[in-house]
Amino acid sequence: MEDCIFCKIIKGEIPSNKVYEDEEILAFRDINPVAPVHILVIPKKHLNSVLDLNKEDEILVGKIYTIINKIAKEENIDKTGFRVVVNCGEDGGQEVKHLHFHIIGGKKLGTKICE
Ligand code: DGP
Repeated sequence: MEDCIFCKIIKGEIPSNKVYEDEEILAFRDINPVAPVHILVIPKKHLNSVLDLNKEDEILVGKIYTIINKIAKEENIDKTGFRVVVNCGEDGGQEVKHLHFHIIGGKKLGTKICE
């Protein structure tokens, strides 16, 4: 999608600190980390949010979680724990309208999941 920041990152038009890439999925460090480890995992196919997912995307979403598992181990947060966050829409605080999964860890996170 032309005006999408994450599509520009996928195309290499905007630089990013990549941690994983294959033909369908990209993972890179968040520009504004909220914890020592803050990585975004995105499908290369443009989907605005969780609400754009269809039956055909079930394998893709499963693959994203397998990659989250791999990255958590590589980043050494598998034993200490971490959070996977997917914001959706206005009330969910979604700023970038390209489906993304935040991996947040490397410190003890608050127990509240919303404020
Ligand atoms: P969300 O609020 O869930 O839409 O989170 C969007 C995240 O994307 C936010 O934590 C900051 C990050 N972000 C926005 N623009 C860029 C960028 O150009 N590069 C990188 N690496 N991260 C970005």
